[in-house]
Amino acid sequence: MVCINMIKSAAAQCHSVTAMALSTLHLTVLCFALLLCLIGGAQTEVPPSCLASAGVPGNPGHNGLPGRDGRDGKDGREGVSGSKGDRGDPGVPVPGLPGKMGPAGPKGSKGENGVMEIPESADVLMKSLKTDIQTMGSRLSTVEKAMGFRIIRRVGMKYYVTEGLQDDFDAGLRFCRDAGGDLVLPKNEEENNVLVKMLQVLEAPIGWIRTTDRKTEGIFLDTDNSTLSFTKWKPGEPNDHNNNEDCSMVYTATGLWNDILCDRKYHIVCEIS
Ligand code: FUC
Ligand code: CA
Ligand code: CA
Repeated sequence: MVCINMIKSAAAQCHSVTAMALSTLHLTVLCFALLLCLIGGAQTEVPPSCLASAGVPGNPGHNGLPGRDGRDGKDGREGVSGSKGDRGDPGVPVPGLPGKMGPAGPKGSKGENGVMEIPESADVLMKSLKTDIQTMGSRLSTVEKAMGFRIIRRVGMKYYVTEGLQDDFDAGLRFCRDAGGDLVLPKNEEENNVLVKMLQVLEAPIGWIRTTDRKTEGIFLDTDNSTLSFTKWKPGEPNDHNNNEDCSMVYTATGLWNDILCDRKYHIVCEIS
């Protein structure tokens, strides 16, 4: 403590030295005291004016640890805008939702007729169905009439039927009409053949066919007076044998036709259509 006070005193003295001249004795005493303090190991501060030219400066000490972060400062002014960025990659296209239905377009021109007729309305469809039902009803009626007979053969759209009965020409006409049909009259070879086969089944040598010349001698017509579209007369027939043959029959053996007496009794085959 004594040294410190002495040095402080010396320092004060040194400051004043610059302003005035000191005596040699004064300096000697002062520096002697300083030397004693250094030798004694006491902490001391050398007056700067006294050590200005004394020794080389030591290495600087290590930096101390950084202090704690201070509090946030005030917001600064808005900075200068940066440069424009690079152009981005092209996006991947994604289909959007379908839009609302647009208005109806103009009416198109009429198309060509199709192969099959398509009913345009319920009314047309109903008429078509009615026609179909009527056709089916008619067919059912025909089949039901035919089913009443012993022997039934279908030929085209007709049914040839027979009960195997024998009678004169007019009785044969009545019998068939009463059954809902008519006495048979083949209109083609196929029908003529079917008739012959049915007579064979009946073991009948002859069967009546529906044509007469009662209206005009020599002119054989259907019973409704219509002309014949198919005939199969035996050569030389019709000959009106004995000027008395106005009805007609078919020979089972040959399928050929002959005019004959109307009161003969032959097998009766009917047609239903
Ligand atoms: C032929 C036929 C007649 C009769 C007579 C017996 O003259 O033309 O129709 O069958 O034979
Ligand atoms: Ca005749
Ligand atoms: Ca004859």
